[in-house]
Amino acid sequence: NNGIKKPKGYTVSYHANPEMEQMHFGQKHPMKPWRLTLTNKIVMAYGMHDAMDIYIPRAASSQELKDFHSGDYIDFLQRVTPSDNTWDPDSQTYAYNTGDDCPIFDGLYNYCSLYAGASLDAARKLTNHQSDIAINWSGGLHHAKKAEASGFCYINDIVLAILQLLLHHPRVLYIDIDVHHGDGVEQAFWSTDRVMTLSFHKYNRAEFFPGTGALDTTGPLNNASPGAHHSLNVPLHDGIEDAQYIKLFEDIVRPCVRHYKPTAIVLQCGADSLGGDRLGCFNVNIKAHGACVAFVKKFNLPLLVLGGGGYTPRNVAKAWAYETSLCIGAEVHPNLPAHTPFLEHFGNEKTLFPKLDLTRYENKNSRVYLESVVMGIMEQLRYLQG
Ligand code: V1S
Ligand code: CA
Ligand code: ZN
Repeated sequence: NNGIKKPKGYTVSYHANPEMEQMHFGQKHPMKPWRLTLTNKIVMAYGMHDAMDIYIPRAASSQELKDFHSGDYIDFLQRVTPSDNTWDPDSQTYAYNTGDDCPIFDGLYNYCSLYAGASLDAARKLTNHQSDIAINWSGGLHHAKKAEASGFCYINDIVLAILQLLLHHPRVLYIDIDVHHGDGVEQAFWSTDRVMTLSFHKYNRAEFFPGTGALDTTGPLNNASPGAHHSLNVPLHDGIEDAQYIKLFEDIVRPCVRHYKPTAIVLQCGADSLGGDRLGCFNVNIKAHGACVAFVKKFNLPLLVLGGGGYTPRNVAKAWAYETSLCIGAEVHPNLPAHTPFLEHFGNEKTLFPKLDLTRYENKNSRVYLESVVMGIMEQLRYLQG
């Protein structure tokens, strides 16, 4: 095992609790916590753990979860079991929006408090200056609301982590490259100018989950609200490709940092924006997804790196392992180490950069369309002072 040296001049921490990886949403459910095992195995096989501070995070307390979520919702998550009947005949729904997307499985509360604890620990490493970059691939669950589960997300660990950062930082920039709109984070910080949320996502109001995140959704319409112009959305069509995605990301993130001047950045790295994802519809390769992480790192601001979606586990694991290497600034060999556990799971593609299936979605993003999106964002940034 040839380890990798610690990066010079900065510290990266890696927050992973193996207890989470055993959880099951159900046979047909696309969310597979096992993708985290695969990620950690690749990270360790390369010896990247020698270059980072590794922490097995503790579970968040119910009190910590209630810093964002309502008490009754947390109490519900804490006591509910798979055999409980949570159907409400009056509203014709399951309690707190649990159900097919957000099933109640064995160990649910433990799972929630572990991924939230990991994001909180990671954020605290940043605020007490023990880390410059903190990574939690089990977090990034951006759809959860104050009193409601949504889109495979129960606890919004991102909101909790940002609340932690806000105790020490005047302005936090949240960037979300999951193929879905980061609606829960946007909603939580809708009325404040201390967080700018920026989500890149597939947008098709009627057809694609969660249906929000249009270009003109930019915060409260009342210009007197501090939150006005601080929610930014980059709605995309099917099939966006590497060069387009990287250019778009850089052309938007660069001016956001220049105008907003964040003192910390949170980057949600949902890997369902990769080509060939079971739920996603973009044609982005692992190197291009990673280029977004590398670009954000270059601002040299305290950086919290989180996971999110990602439903083709072999690709998710490679992307997040590669992005870990970018965080520590290590060049890793493109071939997976021969001793990587579960190597057989990767079939013929024993490389970090497999040929993804880019045949399913034709690219519907024209140059003119993407230019109009960048212009729309620039228009919002002009409202910020300074
Ligand atoms: N797209 C999609 C999709 N697929 C499923 C699903 C499929 C099989 C199952 F057994 C259970 C669920 N649900 C959805 C989406 C939710 C996507 C969530 C993405 C989460 C994230 O990556 O952004 C962050 C972790 N749900 C829907 O489209 C809603 C329905 C409208 C259709 C599916 N049924 C199950 C619920 C209602
Ligand atoms: Ca997104
Ligand atoms: Zn997603």
